[in-house]
Amino acid sequence: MPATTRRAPAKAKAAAKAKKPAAAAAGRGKAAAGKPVSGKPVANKAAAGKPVPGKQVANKPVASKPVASKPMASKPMAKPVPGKPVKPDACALPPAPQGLVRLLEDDGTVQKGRDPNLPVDTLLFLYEQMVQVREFDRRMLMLQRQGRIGFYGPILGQEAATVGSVAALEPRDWIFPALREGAAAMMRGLSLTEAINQLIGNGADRCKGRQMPCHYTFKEGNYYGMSSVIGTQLSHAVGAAMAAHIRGDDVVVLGYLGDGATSANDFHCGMNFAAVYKSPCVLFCQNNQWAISVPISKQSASETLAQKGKAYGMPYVRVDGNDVLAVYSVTKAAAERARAGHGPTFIEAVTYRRLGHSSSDDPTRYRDEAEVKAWEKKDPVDRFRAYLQKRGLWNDDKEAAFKEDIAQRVNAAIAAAELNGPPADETLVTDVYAQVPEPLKEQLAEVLALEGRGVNQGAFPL
Ligand SMILES: Cc1ncc(C[n+]2csc(CCOP(=O)(O)OP(=O)(O)O)c2C)c(N)n1
Ligand SMILES: [Mg+2]
Repeated sequence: MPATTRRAPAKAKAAAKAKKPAAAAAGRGKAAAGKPVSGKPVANKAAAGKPVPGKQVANKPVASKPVASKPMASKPMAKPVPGKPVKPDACALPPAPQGLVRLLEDDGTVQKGRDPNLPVDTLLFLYEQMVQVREFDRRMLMLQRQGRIGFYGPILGQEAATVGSVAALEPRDWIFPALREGAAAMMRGLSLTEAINQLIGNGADRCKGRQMPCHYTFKEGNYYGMSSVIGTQLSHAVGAAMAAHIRGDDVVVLGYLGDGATSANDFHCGMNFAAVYKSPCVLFCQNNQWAISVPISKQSASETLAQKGKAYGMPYVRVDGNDVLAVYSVTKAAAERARAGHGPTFIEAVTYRRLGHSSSDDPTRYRDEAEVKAWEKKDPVDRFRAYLQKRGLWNDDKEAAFKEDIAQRVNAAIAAAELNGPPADETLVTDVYAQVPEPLKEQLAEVLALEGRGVNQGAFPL
């Protein structure tokens, strides 16, 4: 957690609270003024058929109206005593697991009486971030195909789920990403150049080229480094939120996972700890229908992923992950709930991974292209742009100028990142050992000698 908030006296804390990082100023602070929409799902008639035991039922998104939010009782969270669970609060679990919270129709029409009326700068910030990550993705895949980066994991189709949920947090809140939330780091201020440095693994990369591409770290933006090991970040997220609470930090943690991660041990461990200890966190599952080549129908026999929250005793919400307003609203409500001391919420965002799992994958080998085409029609960026246009906040001229601007930003970032050379050989052992072992010192000296740099230039400790 940021040192500024650690055990600070009340006055200093209030001052720190008022001070927001510049990177966050573009909408998130003001977004708090927007009317949050309850994450309470309603019954989904179309999905109400009882599942036949042993028969897999596909999780199909079905439109249904969200229920208006109830004011949340704000009571201080009980101090958790290790080993002693905190008493459950009065927050009732939502009754029906199948409902899908949705505010925007596919054509961008907002459901009657359901516009959360977010401030204009928040709406434009959401759109800008969605378009920017889409362009970034497109260009990074091209760089990978040209051999300029080694690997890339695209998020095409999932922009609303990531951008909408991150934007619903306060800047002091922490993010524990899964595989496809790199945009979250950029929303918190990681520059495009820094992101590309990481993808290249060059000398300016914070990870010094030791991590796989897309594994950004950004501590200043309260963004935890992503782990490839599926699900492990959940127990970390839940534990970090508990630690923040014990220290008295006013911090909520947003922990992400994919549908595939719901089969991982850490998911169950994290969910259980979160609910029992009322960890102030939001666990956000991007159900993009696929875990590499495994479809959701083979991943889980549950009718929905959202309902898994019920088993652990925490509120759960199923939201249309391609509807940025709905994602923002349910995440905002869940974060406020956690902040008020009522514990975690489990969110399932129903979305779709339109490209391969990564640049190494060929999805045409295992899935029907008709499915991809059907999801293209539910595009989250097009849907939100149509909403903005209907509200008179956007038009074709703005779109053209904006796209040009973003393309230039990405171009400039690529050019700047490619100027950086590779990490120095010394970084093979930097930060790894307090005392570098003799055999490694010898090996490094050999490498440096090969470069003609002499055996003594790599001074230890590095
Ligand atoms: C513990 C573990 N098991 C298996 C893998 C291999 N693996 C990498 S990504 C992935 C699928 C993840 O699917 P999901 O959680 O749905 O996330 P998505 O890729 O769809 O965003 C798997 C199985 C891994 N990285 N870690
Ligand atoms: Mg998945």
